[in-house]
Order: sequence, then structure tokens, then C-alpha cells
Amino acid sequence: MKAQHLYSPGFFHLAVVGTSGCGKSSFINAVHGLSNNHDSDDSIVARTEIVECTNKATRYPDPRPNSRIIWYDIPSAGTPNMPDWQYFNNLGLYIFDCIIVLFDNRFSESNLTILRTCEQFKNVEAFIVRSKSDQHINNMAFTACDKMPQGFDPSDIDDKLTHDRFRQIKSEEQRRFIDKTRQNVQTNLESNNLSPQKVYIVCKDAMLTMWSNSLSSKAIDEAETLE
Ligand SMILES: Nc1nc2c(ncn2[C@@H]2O[C@H](COP(=O)(O)OP(=O)(O)O)[C@@H](O)[C@H]2O)c(=O)[nH]1
Ligand SMILES: [Mg+2]
Repeated sequence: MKAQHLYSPGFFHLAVVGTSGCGKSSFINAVHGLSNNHDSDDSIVARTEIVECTNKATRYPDPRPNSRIIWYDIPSAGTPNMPDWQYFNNLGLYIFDCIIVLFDNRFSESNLTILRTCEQFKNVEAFIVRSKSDQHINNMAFTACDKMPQGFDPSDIDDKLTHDRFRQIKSEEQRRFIDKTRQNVQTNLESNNLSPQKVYIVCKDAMLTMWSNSLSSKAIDEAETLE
């Protein structure tokens, strides 16, 4: 399995796992300073260093100077052709030093199975990351606007009063989203007899902004996640 993943002794091997479409590839791109249409970027990573392993995982050496991390974009979990309990073994996830369990809308059964298996393999440390926070907060904010008095149109960005009010609504919804997400994950961990742990809440744009040493207004846990 180490040969399949082109394992390099002395390096730290980090796998990103999650269901299809949860944002694994976008997350790895953003962590590496690449937008999703990076064919047009001045790529920080030499594209030739990114290889697809025989088991379809994609291997990305970390582009930061002197980094000894190798990132892996792992084929999606929760597909009908591979039950959750086989996924960990079939993809050789036990060879990794660390696994990031990424999820978007739903903290699913396949996420819990991976976390449970990581607890059994004591050498594999797992982190939980919630992706696409921007998308969800936007949706919540627009839903909250529906409850505003008739005539309030959040898309009217030229009106300063509307603009300020919408920003305020968004910041309230962001707080609610953070609280709900943390609570939901803790409840799920607890009811599955898993140890409590932090959930890192991120979005790809704020992650990418970290590369320009500035802080995006969308940022939540991006700095801590990179750390
Ligand atoms: N708004 C938003 N969209 C995202 C984010 N991350 C991923 N996406 C979108 O979600 C879709 C699936 O992402 P992708 O990285 O291909 O998921 P994968 O199947 O897990 O690799 C794409 O359309 C992405 O642009 C995010 O942080 N915010
Ligand atoms: Mg992908």
C-alpha cells in the first residue's frame, strides 16, 4: 500500500477524505495557493510533481518552502460500489500520518466510520473540517431576509442602508452557523462514542486569501487549519 501511494519515508503523509463533491480537491488546491481553474494561474506547485497513484488517489507535495508534508486527494467515500467499512482498508488509509475528514452539508455515516477506524489505528490522527462555509452562510442570510419587511431586497447593493443591514444579518447568521455546526458534530461524535474534537470551519476562498497574507471577511478557522 505504501508503494501504491508513493510513500516517502521522512515525510508527513496527509490524506483528505470525504464524500463526492464535498470540496476535497478545492480544499487541497486552496491550501496550496491554487484556484480551481489553476491552468491559468501562475502555479506555485510544479504540475509535474502532482501525480495520480495507481489507486486513483492524487499526490500533491506541499509547495511551501521546506515543507515535508505530502497531501493526498483520496477518491470519494460513501459511493454505492464501496461500503464504508471497506473504504479505509481498500484505500490503505492506515499508512497515513494524518487524515482530514472533510464534509459539507451533512456529517455522514461514512465520516463517522472513518473517524472510528482512525481511533482504532492509533498512529493515524484525524481532524474534522467543515467546507463551503461561505455558501451555507449566504443561504442562511438570504433565508433570514425573507423574514424582513416587504420591500427589503438584499440584492440591492447600491442602497447603503440595505447593504449595512445585510452585512449585519450575514454576521448574525455566521455566528449561528458556527454554533450549530460545532454542536451538531459534537452530538454526532458523542452518540457514536467517539472522543470530542474541534471542527475546523473553512471555505476555499478564505483559504486561498491566506496566501496573500491578508484576512478574508469570510474567514473562520482558515488560519488555524493551515497551522
Ligand atoms: N462556495 C463554495 N464552493 C465550494 C467550496 N469548496 C468547493 N466548492 C465547490 O463544490 C464543488 C465540488 O468541489 P470539489 O472540490 O470538486 O469536490 P470533491 O469531489 O470533494 O473533490 C465545486 O463546484 C466547487 O467549486 C467552498 O469552500 N465554497
Ligand atoms: Mg475531487
